[in-house]
Amino acid sequence: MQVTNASSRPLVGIIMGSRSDWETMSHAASTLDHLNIPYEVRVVSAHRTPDLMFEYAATAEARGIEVIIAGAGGAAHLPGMTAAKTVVPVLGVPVQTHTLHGLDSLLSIVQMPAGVPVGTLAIGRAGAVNAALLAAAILGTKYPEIRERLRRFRDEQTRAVLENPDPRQA
Ligand code: RP5
Repeated sequence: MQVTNASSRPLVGIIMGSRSDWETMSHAASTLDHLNIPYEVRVVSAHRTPDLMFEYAATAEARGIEVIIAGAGGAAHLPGMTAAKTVVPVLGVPVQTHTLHGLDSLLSIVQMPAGVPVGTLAIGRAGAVNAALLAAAILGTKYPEIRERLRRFRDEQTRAVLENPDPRQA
């Protein structure tokens, strides 16, 4: 099976609890753009739009979504509740909060009881970027061209470090 460009049918669903999460979750989107992986983006709140969350999770697989990246902050129920309604892998991104700096989000997302897993990433931008890279690795088991793009990304990253060893130089 071939995935040709970002305008194809979405393979990844990026969802988040609030528009305020976009600043963080945009890093997942830009990483998927870089890897030319088609995705969709939606605000789906576990608290404010619970019926929409259920519908999104329950229909994701039938719509062709193969990985869900869910970002949320505070009492971050979205990744776990989404995972409860689908067997599509869910990657959770804890959004950094002002009050507890994202530790609240991290613990809410990571501490799933046995039986319904959420692959939990780091707090904030690093987690959003890595969620996209992990989604690419998951998709890469089925789509060889995605695996090759991911390999190229990693090679470029390595080369960039090795070619710029002096941190004082731009
Ligand atoms: C969570 O509440 C969202 O994921 C967001 O991180 C947090 C705050 O939401 P807003 O009050 O900014 O909409 O549900």
